[in-house]
Amino acid sequence: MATILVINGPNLNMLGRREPEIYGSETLDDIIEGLIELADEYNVRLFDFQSNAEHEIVERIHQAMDDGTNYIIINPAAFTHTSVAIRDALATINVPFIEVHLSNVYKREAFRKHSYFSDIADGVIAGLGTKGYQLAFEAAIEKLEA
Ligand code: DHK
Repeated sequence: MATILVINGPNLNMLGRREPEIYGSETLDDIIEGLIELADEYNVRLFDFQSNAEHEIVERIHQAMDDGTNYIIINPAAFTHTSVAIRDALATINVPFIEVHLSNVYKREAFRKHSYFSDIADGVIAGLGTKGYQLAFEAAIEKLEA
């Protein structure tokens, strides 16, 4: 069975209560529940992980080398714009990934326009809210089936 790991970075545990005009009203649990439904429908295994700590995300990515993960969907959140360490972890394990952002980072502050991930990602989705995770999940399944 194919396995997809969904990783969410800092402050995404606050979704629903965090700047809803930017990030919407759905919670992270709502997002993951939607993905669990998709995983059941397509018969894939879903792992999900959220952390506010850079080193924990690095370590979870390392684990993915040995836990059967075939594909990663990651919203690195603020670490998108700062973390060489998480980028290097993804490059280390050689598991393909899609980068997701709820908001359109290109419409926001200048510092959000740079990502340490986009140039090594299979794809990037930004600005489509929670739908972005579903689209990424479906794209990952298509790629795994190809
Ligand atoms: C989430 C965050 O927490 C921000 O730091 C990023 C991203 C954008 C999002 O849109 O999902 O800049």
